[in-house]
Amino acid sequence: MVVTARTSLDAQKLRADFPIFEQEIHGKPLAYLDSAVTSQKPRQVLDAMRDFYETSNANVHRGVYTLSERATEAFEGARQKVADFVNAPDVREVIFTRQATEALNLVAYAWGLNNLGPGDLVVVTELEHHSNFVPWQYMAEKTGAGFRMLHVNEDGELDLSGLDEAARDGNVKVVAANLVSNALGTINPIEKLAAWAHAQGAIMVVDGAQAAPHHPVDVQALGCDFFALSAHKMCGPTGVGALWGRREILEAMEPFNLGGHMISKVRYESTTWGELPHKFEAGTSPIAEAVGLGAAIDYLNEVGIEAIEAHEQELAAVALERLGEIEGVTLYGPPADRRAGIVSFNVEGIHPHDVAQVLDSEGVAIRAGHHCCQPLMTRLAVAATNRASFYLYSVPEEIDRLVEGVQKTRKIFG
Ligand code: C6P
Repeated sequence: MVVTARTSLDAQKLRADFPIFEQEIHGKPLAYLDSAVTSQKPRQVLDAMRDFYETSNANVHRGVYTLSERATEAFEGARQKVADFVNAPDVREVIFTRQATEALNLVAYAWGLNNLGPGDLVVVTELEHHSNFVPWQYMAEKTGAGFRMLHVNEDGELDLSGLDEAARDGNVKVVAANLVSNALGTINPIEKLAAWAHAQGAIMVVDGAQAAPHHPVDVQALGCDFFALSAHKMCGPTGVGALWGRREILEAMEPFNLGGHMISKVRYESTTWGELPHKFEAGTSPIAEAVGLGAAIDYLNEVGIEAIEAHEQELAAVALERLGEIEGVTLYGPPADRRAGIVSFNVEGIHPHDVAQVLDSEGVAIRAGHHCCQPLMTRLAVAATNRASFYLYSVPEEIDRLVEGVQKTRKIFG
């Protein structure tokens, strides 16, 4: 678990750790307001990965020579950092994956195929990213289980009154929800959902892709059974993510991918599986990437995750206020004090791609699209939104530039 409890940070100073900000875009300083899609990487992470390749590169768990032992130590050290970061009771419960998407597919396939059937129900939410929606929808179809969606209210917050109604239609076996919504920034009441899920005899699967970078995570306090994250959204590299799962459930599960490293004994007649976490880590792992994730966790701990969250919430509050003052702007999602550093909006009569393109010409990067949340876009009755998302290196001047860019867009498309 995160031990630091810093309440403020100096974003301007932290920016110096990120080489990407040394460049200009269209002759203007880069205002990167798309950290929810992927975060930028500090020198500390880039250096850790370069150092690994230059001094310790070898495969892990496969050699008795010094270099392989060094690589294994670095890789397993990173696993311990992830375990501490999410307050996992046991480091063997942390499985390295390619990203959050693979972590969620692992659960849907390896748990879902053997535990779902006709009469059972899978409950997801209207706020889900496709990565925690489509695998469950598919698995329900494949196994004959029912599929239900918990709706959001006008503020983009989950309407928990729909839970008991869902339970009337079958045996709820899985509840799958994100802790922080990537499209609206809503922070979901996972503790309540997990308690309800367990009362039904269901497992609670949490998509933590947008939570882990910005919000203190304690899987034991959340009361969930699985928690997925992606390194690239939390100052780490692409290509690695992690799944935390409750040990007894992981042990009872069949493997997800089959091949090297995940076995105990292979005979012509049959094969037995390795111990946790190796049972779920077939093939060569993303080793340097895991080391980079470990360095990213060190970096976030050093800055302080509470300070990061407070900083982003302040920026989101300012952005909501300033954008809300512009005529024709519609804001989506909950009030500033109940959301993470994500602001979704539309400008009347102007397609989000046009808004994003004008902003790009000003050096401001935001995302425009459905954010891989098409069921939510249907609920909002829009095809897409603009989305600005903040991180520890975001500064208030970038909000000024965002607001000026939106005003300029309105003039151009007048
Ligand atoms: N959201 C966004 O712009 P991967 O691709 O596996 O690292 O992350 C998938 C994912 C899962 N859950 C949530 C809540 C997410 O936000 C994402 C990624 C990006 O919002 C890309 S669509």
